[in-house]
Amino acid sequence: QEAHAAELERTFIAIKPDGVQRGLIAEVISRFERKGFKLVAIKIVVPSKDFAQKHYHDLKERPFFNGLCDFLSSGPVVAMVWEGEGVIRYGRKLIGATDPQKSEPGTIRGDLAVIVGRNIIHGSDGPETAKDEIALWFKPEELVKYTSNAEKWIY
Ligand code: FUP
Repeated sequence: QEAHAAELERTFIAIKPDGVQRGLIAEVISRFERKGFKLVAIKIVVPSKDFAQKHYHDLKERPFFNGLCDFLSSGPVVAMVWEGEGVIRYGRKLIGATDPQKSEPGTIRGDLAVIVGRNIIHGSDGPETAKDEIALWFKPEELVKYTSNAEKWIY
């Protein structure tokens, strides 16, 4: 059954070093998984500072840029690609507002984080950044294509 002929939307999601060290990997994955999105790539890596600066290049003029890049490269990060209809926008909804003081309860940051510099998770903010971030973190062959019977009910 060719339910999804067109290529599905993809987003880049990363559990930052605070989320990994606090034991929240499964918690974060489970929220995306239960929603019905599909995990198509995953790895754990300690990014170099140079790599962190590439990832956050849009923020290089901001005063917190250096500290942010030090933090991202301070320990293991779980890098993932999630796929599904509306996954970029809805992924941001699951994650919640950047500042955990402003994230709604029920969101990942709202439920699990307290301060903006340690907000557990990153998610691409639009189609262009999703494309760029997936290309930065993954080789094309690291993205897996698979189907399951659940695709008949989960969109
Ligand atoms: P988001 O897309 O929600 O991760 O937010 P931004 O791209 O605006 O910010 C990226 C990261 O910079 C945040 F996750 C945390 C950090 N940050 C700060 O440390 N201080 C700020 O005032 C804003 C962002």
